[in-house]
Amino acid sequence: MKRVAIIGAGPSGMAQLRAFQSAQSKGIEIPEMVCFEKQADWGGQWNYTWHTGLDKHGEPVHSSMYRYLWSNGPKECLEFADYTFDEHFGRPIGSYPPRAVLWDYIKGRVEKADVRKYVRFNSAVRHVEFHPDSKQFSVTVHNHVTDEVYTETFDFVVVASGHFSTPRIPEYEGFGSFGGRILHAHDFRDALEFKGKNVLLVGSSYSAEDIGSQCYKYGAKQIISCYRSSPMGYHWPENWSERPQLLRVDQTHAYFADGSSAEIDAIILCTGYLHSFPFMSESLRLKTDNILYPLHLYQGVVWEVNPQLFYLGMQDQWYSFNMFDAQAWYARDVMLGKIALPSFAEMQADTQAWHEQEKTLQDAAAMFKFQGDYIMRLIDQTDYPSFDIEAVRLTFLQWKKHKQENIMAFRDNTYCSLMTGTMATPHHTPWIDALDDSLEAYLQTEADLQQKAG
Ligand code: FAD
Ligand code: NA7
Repeated sequence: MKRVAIIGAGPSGMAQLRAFQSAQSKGIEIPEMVCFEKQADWGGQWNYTWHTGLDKHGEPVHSSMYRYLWSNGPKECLEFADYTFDEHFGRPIGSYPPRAVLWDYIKGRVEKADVRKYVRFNSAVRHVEFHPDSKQFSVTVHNHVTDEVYTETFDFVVVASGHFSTPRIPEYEGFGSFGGRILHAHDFRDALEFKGKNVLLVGSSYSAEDIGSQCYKYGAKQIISCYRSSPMGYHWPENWSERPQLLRVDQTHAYFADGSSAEIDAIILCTGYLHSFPFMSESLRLKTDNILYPLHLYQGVVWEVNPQLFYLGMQDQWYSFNMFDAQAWYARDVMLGKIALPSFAEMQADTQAWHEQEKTLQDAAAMFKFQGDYIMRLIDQTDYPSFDIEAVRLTFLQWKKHKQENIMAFRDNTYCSLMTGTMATPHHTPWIDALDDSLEAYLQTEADLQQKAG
């Protein structure tokens, strides 16, 4: 029997487990699966931890998620085609659930599929190497429960270890002597820490937008965000200003490219993440920036020089959970021999063409279409349930419009499920006033609230 090692039990690794289990439930023989997860539970980024730096085993803390994180896009755009929100929650909910609610949802599908038994938790993959003679991989793993390091042999390896975990940390003049705290978004946990403070955010993408919004919501005195290339450009609240490139800081102030300066108490580097795979031997290691179509991965998934190796979820992500599914189902069918791959040269040329096309994309709308087309290309080749990707694209466009209208209220909008046709219900409390992000608080109904009130 063939063996497959899946590295990571986040949404991508969980998708791979579910993809194989789905084939098995249809009577197809599948390889023996072993999923290695260095944390004690599954869910990847969605498995919140208060830890920063190193965990209790001395492993780098994986998750960059923070308290009070709510979905940054409509849940309708990430819904699984084979396990809907309706099926999980049994009633309509809002469109931008908090982290704990989405974690519950992704767990629901794999609990139903009964695939937890394939995961070895507290197991950090240390090294992966390919042996051309045997055409197999050796995978070396540190079991933190027994404190043993061991090596096993596999025919396939699926790298699903995520790429929003290793912070990209720039250095600016004066950082060494700044009088306040400097941290990367990866280590941000609780916005209340910055209540009453003047906070500087470096960067102009998702993390800057959302961490700034958290700080605003939980009472920061002033927020300044600064950009290297272009501003986020939303209509910010009065105490939030957007400035061009940071030039330097001294003990108390930051200085910007437009000649302005400001007194600041803390600096949060929202400067993105590095694709980091220290456990992969050099010839197997993916090197890419955070883009929609990295080189070296045929159909965004297959390691071209060695198609026994797969990477999931390595793209920049407009789409997330359902994209990981499309990839996992595709990777599964390559491993099962149901999909035949073209020659190395053909794979390379195909990837290059998509990679070049990405460079022509002018705006977010074009990027939604590009990533949507990519996902549909995968889905058309497998038995993953197809869905109306054009409708998802339209939902993304509405989302963008709602953010432009009011960046502090876009999460109060609702959208229609593209899988079931169910309309989301408005959440009981506007996002800006909803300070408790727990699953229990979120799932309270109007009746619960009335009962509580009186
Ligand atoms: P991850 O979720 O990163 O999971 C990777 C897993 O691999 C982890 O469990 C990790 O412990 C494990 N692992 C890593 N290295 C090893 C090793 N050597 N050995 C064993 N196990 C290992 N997406 C959305 O759709 N909506 C959002 O609102 C959203 N918000 C986000 C907010 C933040 C702050 C961040 C960082 C990301 C956000 N994302 C969001 C994107 C998020 O990355 C994806 O939703 C999803 O978690 C990616 O899944 P993954 O399985 O590819 O990677
Ligand atoms: P992103 O989306 O990769 O964005 C990184 C941002 O950091 C982007 O605005 C970059 O500016 C900026 N950046 C990078 N290096 C620097 C330096 N040296 N100086 C100033 N600014 C810099 O990462 P995020 O963390 O925002 O989002 C990642 C995921 O987390 C995302 O999928 C969310 O779901 C949550 P640029 O535009 O390149 O000039």
